[in-house]
Amino acid sequence: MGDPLIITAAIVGAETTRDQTPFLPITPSEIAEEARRCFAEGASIIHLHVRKKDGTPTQDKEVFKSAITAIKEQCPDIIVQVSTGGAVGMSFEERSQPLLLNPEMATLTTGTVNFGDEVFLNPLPMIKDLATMMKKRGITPEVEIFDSGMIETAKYLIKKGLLPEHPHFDFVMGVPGGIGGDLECLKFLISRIPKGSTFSVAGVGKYELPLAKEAIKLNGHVRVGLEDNIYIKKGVLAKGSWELVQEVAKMAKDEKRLPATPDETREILKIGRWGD
Ligand code: KMH
Ligand code: ZN
Repeated sequence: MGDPLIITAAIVGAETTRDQTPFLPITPSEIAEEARRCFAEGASIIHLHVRKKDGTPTQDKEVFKSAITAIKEQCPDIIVQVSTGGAVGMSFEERSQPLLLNPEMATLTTGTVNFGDEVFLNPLPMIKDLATMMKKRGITPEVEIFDSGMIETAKYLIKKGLLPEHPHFDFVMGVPGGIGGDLECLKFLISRIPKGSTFSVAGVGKYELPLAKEAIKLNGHVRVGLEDNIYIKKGVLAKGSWELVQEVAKMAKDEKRLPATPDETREILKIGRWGD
């Protein structure tokens, strides 16, 4: 067997709506049930956004707390990775709120990118403030890369001691405005990260499952879920993020890799070993 495969399930997101798919979880109990199903299919990390009751995105600490508590009741062992990206247009104060709950992991996007018609704004001072908060609280960062220049900023932050020497990267590929969703782009991103770092691939829309396959072959890890893509195949909605996780677990088996358990994931990503 090859190396364990970390599967992250991005089950909510900030952009996907109930109008697009009826399978999107919104309330804490729906989120927890979706997390349970993803865990059963092989996910070891839940990449978490939360919503208000009306479905709009929020970074409210209390809403995160309710969702995390509900998830942990269903899957005590699973790793919860909170989003600090939130939705476009949110301030540092909003975006940093879930860090106050001291989760095991959180995302950190290391640059600004066009995001469809909008702009996902990440000025360097804000990136540094989020990174500093994570380090002080011992929260393991996952560095979100939407375009290649963000890797250069991550290297600068490593030099400044604001990121671990060998961070875990997540390549979010195929966002309109960001890097493309093809194999050539993936190989280029891999070539630019510090040797000894780990990476996962989150292909957006039609790129999700083809890129998952490539990531598995290239000994990387995979993120899937309704945040990034709502279809299991062309024109057919996935019945939940769990169905996408199930598909990735099948691909992994074909490549002689098994889904990593949460504890294997903690070991691979050195979770709990970052911070002051
Ligand atoms: N919703 C996107 C604008 C993250 O979770 O850290 C940003 C995002 C990244 O989803
Ligand atoms: Zn996200």
